[in-house]
Amino acid sequence: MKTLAALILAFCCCSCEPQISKANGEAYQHSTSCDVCSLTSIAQNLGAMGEKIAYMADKISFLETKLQNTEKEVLELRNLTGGNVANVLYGICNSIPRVAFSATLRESGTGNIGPFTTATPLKYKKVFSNTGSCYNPSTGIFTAQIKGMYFFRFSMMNNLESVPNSAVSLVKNGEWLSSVWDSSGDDAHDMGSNAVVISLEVGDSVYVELVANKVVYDDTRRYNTFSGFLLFPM
Ligand SMILES: [Ca+2]
Repeated sequence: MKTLAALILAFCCCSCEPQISKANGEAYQHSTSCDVCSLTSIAQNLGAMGEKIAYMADKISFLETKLQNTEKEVLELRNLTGGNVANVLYGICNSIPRVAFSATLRESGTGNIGPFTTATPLKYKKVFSNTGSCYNPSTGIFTAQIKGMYFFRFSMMNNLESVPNSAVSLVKNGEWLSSVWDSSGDDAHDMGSNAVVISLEVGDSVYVELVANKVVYDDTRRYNTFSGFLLFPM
């Protein structure tokens, strides 16, 4: 008898099927041990949701504090700038050093420059721009006044059908960085260019050197240019 009761109890506890019977011709559902299981599950879910809500409440409180601090900072910034943030941004931009130049060989005239018996810095006399005044058109030499990363580009033209050839090199502190070469001959009116990105210390010099016994051609259309600018200070 005891064994039968235990089997019935085990069945009631383990079964998840609702117990349905008929009374007065209508179906109704008995309360079973599954209802207890469901209530336990709901309670567990409610507990988990409570933890999540508590976490969200902490998070919202943190964000509210952060927003209040940001609003306070914005107010202080407005007080400092008289409400004009653009003025501050303009001031920041103006505090960044600006260096940029571009020049070409001839202010007027036409024809070859060179040859010279020794390598000679080319003097790009017609200056398009020279912000920062680091380029000297009387020597052709750019001298860095700000330590930083720089971009330089130069171009060269050969207009000959006979020797000598054209060859120029970009030079930093007396050392070659890059070069352009063109052979004279049937294919006259040739051009070439080259460019570098390099770091410079204050006082470093950069210029374009005409190789010994070579020439370059230019006129008022300006085929030969030397340009550079500061990418960013370092
Ligand atoms: Ca050529």
